[in-house]
Amino acid sequence: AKAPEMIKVERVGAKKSVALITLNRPKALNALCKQLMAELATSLKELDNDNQVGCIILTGSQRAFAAGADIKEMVDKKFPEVFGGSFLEEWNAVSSTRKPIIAAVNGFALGGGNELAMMCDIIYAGDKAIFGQPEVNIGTIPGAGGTQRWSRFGNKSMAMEVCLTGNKISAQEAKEAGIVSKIFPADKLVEEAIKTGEKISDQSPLIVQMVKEAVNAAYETTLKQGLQEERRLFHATFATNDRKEGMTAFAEKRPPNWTST
Ligand code: CO8
Repeated sequence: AKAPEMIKVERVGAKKSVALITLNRPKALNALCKQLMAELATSLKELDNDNQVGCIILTGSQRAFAAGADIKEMVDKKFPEVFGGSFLEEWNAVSSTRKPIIAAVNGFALGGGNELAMMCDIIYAGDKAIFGQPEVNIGTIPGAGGTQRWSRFGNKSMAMEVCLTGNKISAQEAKEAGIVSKIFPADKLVEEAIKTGEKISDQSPLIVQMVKEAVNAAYETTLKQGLQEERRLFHATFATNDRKEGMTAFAEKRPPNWTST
């Protein structure tokens, strides 16, 4: 396969168990054009199937995580093409990744850039990060989850405000709105994300996948269905060796040795 041009993929952490994907289209502030999203989709699929990798981190530059979908690429598109075509197809790869993804956001996370961050499982922000859904300013609306994920993950009042006005908000405001879990100094952000990624990678990959699926159920189904799914997955842990090993190791006061079986 052709090497990616608009993203950089590295293995990081003491055990090289974390994949770090850096969006790397600096001249366009990481605007998410078709090629970039296709490269991201391909690499996420590869990493999802790589047993050495337990967690994925997605980051941009200090100036921009991503300034949105590529406006110049969209300007001449017409309805039949975007409705009938495969426009946005590559984006599905992000939310269908089974392994946890941490978005480490420095600089602008706007429009599709913020939507991309919200498709990830954890959002850490640098202290100068800026979030927003400015689509209304260019005569369109968010199309990759901005109105939906923001409202469910954060709160409706702030979702309405950012989507209706196009106003940008700070890392602190995004944290208060429930979109971001932690804020770090911009130059420490990626290393902090790697530390969390290593901690996740040290868990049983099998169980980690069940955790992700269970938490996502809270945002994708009713409470009744979510509780049912959680209970079934909890029961399913008893079909794994890692559940037995984890509890045995606790009782024997030793660290567990996961086999992902
Ligand atoms: N698309 C294409 N090019 C972009 C984008 C973008 N979203 N954002 C920035 N650029 C380019 C600029 O055109 C400029 O290029 P050039 O040097 O060739 O003129 C370069 O990046 C640097 O940008 P600026 O000179 O504007 O830098 P500033 O520091 O002055 O401003 C901003 C930075 C505030 C981020 C400003 O660039 C901006 O407002 N960008 C657009 C933000 C925006 O509206 N994003 C939403 C896009 S729509 C969207 O995401 C819909 C998503 C729908 C689902 C996904 C569909 C695929």
